[in-house]
Amino acid sequence: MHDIILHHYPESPFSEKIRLLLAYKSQSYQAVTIPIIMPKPDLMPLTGGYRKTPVMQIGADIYCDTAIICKVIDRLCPDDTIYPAGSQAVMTAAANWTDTFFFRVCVAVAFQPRALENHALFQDKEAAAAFMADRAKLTAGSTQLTMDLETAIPYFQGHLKRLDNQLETSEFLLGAKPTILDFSTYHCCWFIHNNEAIRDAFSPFKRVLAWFERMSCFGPGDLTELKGAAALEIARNASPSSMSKSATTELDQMQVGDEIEVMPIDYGFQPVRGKLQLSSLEELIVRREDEQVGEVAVHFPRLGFKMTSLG
Ligand SMILES: N[C@@H](CCC(=O)N[C@@H](CS)C(=O)NCC(=O)O)C(=O)O
Repeated sequence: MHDIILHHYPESPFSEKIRLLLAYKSQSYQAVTIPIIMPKPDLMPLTGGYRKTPVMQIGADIYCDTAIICKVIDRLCPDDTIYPAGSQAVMTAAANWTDTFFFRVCVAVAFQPRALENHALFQDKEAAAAFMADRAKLTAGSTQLTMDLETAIPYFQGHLKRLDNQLETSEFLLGAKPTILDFSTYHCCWFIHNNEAIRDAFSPFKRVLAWFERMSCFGPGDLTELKGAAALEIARNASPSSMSKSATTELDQMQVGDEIEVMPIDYGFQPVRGKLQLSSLEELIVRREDEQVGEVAVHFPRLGFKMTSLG
């Protein structure tokens, strides 16, 4: 038992990546359902501004972005690792491309007009307008989450065709067991497959459908609902990890204790400010003090984030 708390909402594909991984690892967890749009009053005290979904909490340690969340879960539950030795570089590159570029393709497919006709989220005009306004804020100043449907469709079909061919020789994308690449690919597919109106996009790709079914069978996992206020209380009563180092000072001239901010480089440009606790080529940790929860350590993967000195 590792006292994992997942801050998520049911419709979120990146949350589904983590829900499925926790199920695959037979790791039970608590889950706080957060709002699908801002404001997120029980999340901001933990992250200090990072607003994307999901976020994982273990006591007063807060993990932003599924790349680092998956790493931590795999470290805590090392049986059946999803990072098998020997292919780390290829796996990381392919999973990152899938979570960024291919996800962007899937967003265009998932939000095409045909997909929205009976979509629960878009039945109430006011709720739909609030959602669109929120996502406009999320992507303000970015081109990394939008793509024309006409551009996206051939990319989507091309990648599914390649996946289908690849699955001819193995049960999972890189062999007999699932790796991080399967989980990244799964949540992108889930986003579209989850909507009956556009599920036929998978019909020509029988091996992808069989793989999708194999992956789904790991779920649904063992979760217990937790109130946001209770998660804040858990953070307040815990001490964050004190692991600290600045292993990249020669690259970024920043030392442990420096005032910094960390922000995604793709979209959701809301910075998290605090003191540098750890910097390495794989991870950044911001130590911050919050009125409601006291001291927290906010962890980010290095890839996909930038750190700026506030000194
Ligand atoms: N790189 C991030 C992407 C997360 C992401 O874009 N999540 C979507 C939901 S699936 C999001 O944050 N949407 C806006 C929101 O939930 O407020 C990760 O891997 O966690």
